[in-house]
Amino acid sequence: MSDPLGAGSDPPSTEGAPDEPAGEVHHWWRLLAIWVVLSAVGDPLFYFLAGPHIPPGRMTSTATGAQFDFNVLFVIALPVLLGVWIFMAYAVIMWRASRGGPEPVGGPAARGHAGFQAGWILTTTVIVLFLAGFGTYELVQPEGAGGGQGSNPIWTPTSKTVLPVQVIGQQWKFTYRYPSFGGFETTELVLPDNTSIAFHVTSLDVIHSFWAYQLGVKADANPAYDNVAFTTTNQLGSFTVRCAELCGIWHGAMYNSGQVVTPDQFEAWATATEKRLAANTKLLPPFAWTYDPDANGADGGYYPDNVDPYSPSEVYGAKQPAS
Ligand SMILES: [Cu+2]
Repeated sequence: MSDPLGAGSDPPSTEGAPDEPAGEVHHWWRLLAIWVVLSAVGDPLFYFLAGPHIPPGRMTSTATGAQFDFNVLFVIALPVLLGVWIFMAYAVIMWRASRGGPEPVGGPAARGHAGFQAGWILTTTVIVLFLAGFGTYELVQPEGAGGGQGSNPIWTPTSKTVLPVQVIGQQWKFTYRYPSFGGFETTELVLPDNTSIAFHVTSLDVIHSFWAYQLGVKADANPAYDNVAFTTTNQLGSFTVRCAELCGIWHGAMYNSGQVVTPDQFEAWATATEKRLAANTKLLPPFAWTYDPDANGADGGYYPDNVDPYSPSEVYGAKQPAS
């Protein structure tokens, strides 16, 4: 009560302070032990408990690959994070200055300490080089660069049956054409399970990006360009599709959802849809890998003759082929 600062009532003992070399070693080994134990507990806890739930999930081979890559990076990053946090917490607790106590004395300088410097450079170099190697390997293997993307993929699926699905980006929606089923076009994206899919992504107007989040598939949609992205479905369920490239005023509304169903359900859906849309399919331009929006409406384009596709007066379907 008479001592509002709380100082002076219990003078800190001075006998523990000047035990220099033994004390340093003691702290170092204790820090190391805490770090090893927490890392050895934290890494498996994360990898086996949280790992399987990390986005984008395991719906496809590419999603599983993305999840694995993230988990490996996290397992490497966690001990680094723990090292920083443990050292900070340890320093705050062990080396804080108590009110009224002696001025804290700094330890030996890290500068010029050969062992510390060599250890620091070696550890960071090994981590960075490993990450560069791992990242490069994962990009190229096992499914080609980024899952076999590009107009001329360096990798193609080993599966004999690959279902081609064309994704057509346009302001402001995605439509899908199924060339193996008469080339019908629909806004529904339905895929069979346990099947290799070749997405052929293109655009009718400006640049878009086909991003099927839970499938782990993201491919740019450029006009006059057939961008291929492979994946293999592994799980039933629904997934969301978003446009991931700013493409105009309703870009934010350019999303829908898709379904992975059993191969039997897919077959039934595709054949029924092919039949149901047969009349519409006849009015569409014949299936092609890209479409020219400026082409003649009767033989390939979606836009009517002699009308600027961006003109406010355009009328869809003004010219239709005679049936
Ligand atoms: Cu878009």
